[in-house]
Amino acid sequence: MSISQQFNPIHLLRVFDSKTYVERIDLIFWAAVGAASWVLLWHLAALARIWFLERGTGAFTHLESHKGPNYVAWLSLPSIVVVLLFWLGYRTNLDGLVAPADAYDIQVLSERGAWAFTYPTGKLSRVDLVVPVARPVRLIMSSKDAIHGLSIPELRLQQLAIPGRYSTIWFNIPSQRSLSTRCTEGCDARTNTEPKVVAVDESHFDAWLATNQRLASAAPVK
Ligand SMILES: [Cu+2]
Repeated sequence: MSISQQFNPIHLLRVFDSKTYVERIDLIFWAAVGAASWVLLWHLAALARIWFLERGTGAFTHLESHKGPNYVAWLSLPSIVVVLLFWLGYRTNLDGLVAPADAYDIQVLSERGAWAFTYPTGKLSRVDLVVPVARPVRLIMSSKDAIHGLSIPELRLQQLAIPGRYSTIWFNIPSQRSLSTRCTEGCDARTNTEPKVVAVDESHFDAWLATNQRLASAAPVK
């Protein structure tokens, strides 16, 4: 491998593509925190220098870094960082919004203080959102009363359910898990249910789907 291949910035972006949605969101978050901390530290260092070393000398008004190539570097390098962060965030956000074509669709409706999950077979769950593992699942969301927000913190996902329109999110949970949810629009457990997202393997899922209970409880998974 040549040096130019090793240090190709496009190659770095492809490494980013290979990460999961959660890893990408977290990476962007910490990169933004890191960039902001760096800027803050530089400002504090510059202020300290002016305060302790250059106070009264007039040096600040003649800073060499405010001229010529230095000036261009100070403007362009942070701009590149900001544009890169924006691009990674934009791409990741789009990937989180646009589901794969083969996604499994579940209708999600908020109605009188409860979430109702309707499956393609017609099965209705008012307790938990049971989904198959290792398969893209798309939620098609709406609300019959007020605006609610379904947040699944462990998946770094949040979407609003709005009366009179549809919104979607999608996810793919790789292993059997049970994830908690929150309403992001001010509900708590007294005013709206907080269903669990329960990911079960395909055979469990099919068996659960085949039961005809209207008030289905989730398959027993830790
Ligand atoms: Cu709510």
